Amino acid sequence: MQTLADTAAPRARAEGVDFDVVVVGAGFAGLYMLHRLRGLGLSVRVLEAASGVGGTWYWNRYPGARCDVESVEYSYQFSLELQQEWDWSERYAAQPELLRYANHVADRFDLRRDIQFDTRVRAATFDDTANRWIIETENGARLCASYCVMATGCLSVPNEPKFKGTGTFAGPTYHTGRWPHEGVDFSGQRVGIIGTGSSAVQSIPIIAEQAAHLYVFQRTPSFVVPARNAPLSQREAEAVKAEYPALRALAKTRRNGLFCATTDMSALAVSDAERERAFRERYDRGGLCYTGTFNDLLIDQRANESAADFLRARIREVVKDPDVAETLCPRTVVGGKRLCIDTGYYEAFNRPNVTLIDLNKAPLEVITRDGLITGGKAYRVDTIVYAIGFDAMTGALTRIDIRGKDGTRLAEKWAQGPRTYLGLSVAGFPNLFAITGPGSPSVLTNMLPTIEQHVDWIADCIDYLRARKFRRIEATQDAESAWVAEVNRIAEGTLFPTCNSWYLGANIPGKPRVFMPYIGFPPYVEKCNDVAANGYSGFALS
Ligand code: N01
Repeated sequence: MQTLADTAAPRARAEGVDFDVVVVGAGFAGLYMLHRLRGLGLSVRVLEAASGVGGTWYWNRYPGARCDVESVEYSYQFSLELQQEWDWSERYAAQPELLRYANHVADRFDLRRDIQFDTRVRAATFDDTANRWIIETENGARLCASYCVMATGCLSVPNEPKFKGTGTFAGPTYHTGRWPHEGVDFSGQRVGIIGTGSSAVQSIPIIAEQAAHLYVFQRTPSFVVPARNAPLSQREAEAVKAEYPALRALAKTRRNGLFCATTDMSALAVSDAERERAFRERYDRGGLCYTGTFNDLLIDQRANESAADFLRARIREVVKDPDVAETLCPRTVVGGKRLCIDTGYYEAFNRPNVTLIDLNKAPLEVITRDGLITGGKAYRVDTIVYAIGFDAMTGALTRIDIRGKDGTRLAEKWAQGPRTYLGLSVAGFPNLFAITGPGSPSVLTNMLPTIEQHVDWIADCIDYLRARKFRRIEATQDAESAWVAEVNRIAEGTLFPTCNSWYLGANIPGKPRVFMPYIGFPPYVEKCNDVAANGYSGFALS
């Protein structure tokens, strides 16, 4: 019996759809991967489901969408010219500016001619005899490649609403992760928003300004720190540009890859007044730096509680209704879920047209034609916004029918949680690479440098294989098992696993509870470099 693998490779060659590398995704990872591979003289085709580049910033167009990493850091560093010529207008770039940047990069490096838009990948199958991947798209096309690189993103598959009665609602519904390009005008409408993570924290103040009434349905309150966003002055931008090499090098020494350092002080080793002063200083500065105020905030429960107390006190200062303030006070671990960065979030709850509903006290029972019923009370709304997040880290990979050397499906292999070597490679799936895959620091860091580190590692690896006439690379089972154990060992020494976060898959019913990212950028980079320097130890090459 002929298999797909038997027939597809020769046909692909004949049809001109045979490449050295197929890259899936044209977000920041896919764009730079294409640039690097082209530089090696390889034939590359990028397949992208959207009609344009930008990935996350193409899809997430909800009101207030903005990066939580400062714009001067959330940018490529592979091209010194690009780094110098691009001007950011604000401390934190908003979605339209980030999308402009992605488009600028695509144009500047002439990337579009190798990107096929409006093309969603359905399946990828490894041909064990020919050492080639056969990639099938949803519109029925087939491509072949020696290597397949998944640049599919960590937060790209929306968590679909599965509430009882979801489909019966008569009005429009929107998911923050798939926002309409033409925008939404909420003027005069009664709006219900479900979720209070980063996307909701950013969009609530803006929707509240427009809507006749906004009902916020909260299951778990988030820890929120002010962004303190502001226009970026020319003087500030020039100061960073003058110091870029040093700042970028310094960021590589940080656990989270950010410019801002974690201090080497324990929160428990200082006086109450000193602790308060330190939290205040970081809070006033704004942004993700808050969790770096002390070095034990994510290790020691008591230290973390002091950081939580400080933030809860700020909520009580801003929110006028004491009951609403208490409902907004998180009882979890600061930083256990990604910190949210806001502009006017708590202030929105002082508006007469905003109502907070605590789903812990009044669970969401059903969505009806006219609205939502929680705890026996009906809320009539015209529009529902689902700000319920993503099937993070694994969703974008497992929804593609990826089959390895013996026909094993990746989704089956990962049924009990993702297993990778370095987050880059999976045993049984030769010549397949994932950029910022589970088991790598990715979402716990500034994504752009992390993406660049992975892209450079993969490009160097492919170059090494070709120079030595190897046709195949595959992570060994032993190396993979040891790496999975290492990822877990490090996570267990922290407070991260105590939170029901998407880092653990806890937001998706039925998803195995496994801590997915690797904690610590510098030791991770060192490990990747050692593996490469030792002729790709932990991999079988043939
Ligand atoms: O998603 P989330 P997000 N019933 O998963 C709730 C990045 N990002 O899109 O916590 C009721 O954080 C859920 O409640 P709970 C950033 O890394 C960055 O906001 O599961 N509620 C939660 O409140 C971020 O972490 C930026 O109990 C339900 C919310 O929906 C990540 O993307 C901006 C529910 C989902 O929050 C995801 O953020 C935006 C249910 N069945 C996003 N299911 C910036 O750069 C879920 N929820 C600033």
